[in-house]
Amino acid sequence: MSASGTLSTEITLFDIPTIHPKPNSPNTWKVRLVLNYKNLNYTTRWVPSSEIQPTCKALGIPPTGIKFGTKDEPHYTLPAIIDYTRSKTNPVILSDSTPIIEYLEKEYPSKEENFDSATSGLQDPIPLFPRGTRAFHALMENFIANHILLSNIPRLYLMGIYHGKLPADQIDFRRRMENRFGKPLEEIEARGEAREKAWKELEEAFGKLDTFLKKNQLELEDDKNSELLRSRGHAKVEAKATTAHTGADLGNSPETKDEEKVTNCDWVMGRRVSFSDFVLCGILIFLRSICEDEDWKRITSWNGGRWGKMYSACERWMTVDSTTQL
Ligand SMILES: N[C@@H](CCC(=O)N[C@@H](CS)C(=O)NCC(=O)O)C(=O)O
Repeated sequence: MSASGTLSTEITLFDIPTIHPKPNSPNTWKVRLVLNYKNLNYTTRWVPSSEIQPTCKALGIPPTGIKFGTKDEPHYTLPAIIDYTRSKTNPVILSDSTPIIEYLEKEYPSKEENFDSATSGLQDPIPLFPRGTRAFHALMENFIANHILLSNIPRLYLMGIYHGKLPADQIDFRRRMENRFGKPLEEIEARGEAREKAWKELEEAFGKLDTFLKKNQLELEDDKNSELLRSRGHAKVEAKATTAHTGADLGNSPETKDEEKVTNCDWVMGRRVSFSDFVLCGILIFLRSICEDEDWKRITSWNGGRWGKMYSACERWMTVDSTTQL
């Protein structure tokens, strides 16, 4: 481990450049957020989307599916990682965001006992898949992908995605989308009533997720009540232990930052950050990048501002490494 607390891993992350100062692919962000959260040392290799296939083929990075409209042509996507930490000559080569994160979690495990480090930011990260939650996270990921990412965002923001791409990638993107939808790129996005309907459906999908997540409130209320009892002196010893562990006392201590107060109860698993937060946050970063400011305001006004708060809470893991390979 280095003096800054970064683990001395040697990982290359393959990501897609944009014309913006930061990348915006939801899937590559998912992995980058986890690398940052785990404090792993990595460098980025920027691969324009039109060069993903030749780059992956040359490096032995496996495809993640079959190309749209073909029977068996392999589809290469990013993110991918090459982890040289254990071996320079026989590194671990992986594609597909979730298997990559599962590998990182296995190879560089986080410590269970410091379960509130995510809100204090002071100790080692907590596990991304706490015991018994793998199926829950798989379901969450499925819901988020199908109801939020893939259902309406392309109908609302195809041009936003297009305009964020490098010029060479724009040509490739236009060709693929026109081929897929059978009309000029400019005519694919929903307009007028259809656009309003797409917005409504997106809001409903976020609303449904909010309803699920509100279930956490029951537990948080219980926690608050027991904390109240403790602070009244009913369990002084326990209270001391909890504060020492968490580095914060549920937002009531004078040294707790405002951001921590906000984030304490906003994660998918309540008080602890986990895999699904990074899935969701990757999409929020994507939306923030492709949306007009007005539309971002609209999204962050939904569900009591939950999504904007989650975005802000994840900002601490949104660093893009300055040491990049081209
Ligand atoms: N299942 C993959 C999907 C990855 C994916 O679709 N990546 C997109 C960027 S977000 C990509 O590489 N697109 C380039 C292309 O389709 O050519 C994962 O979760 O990593």
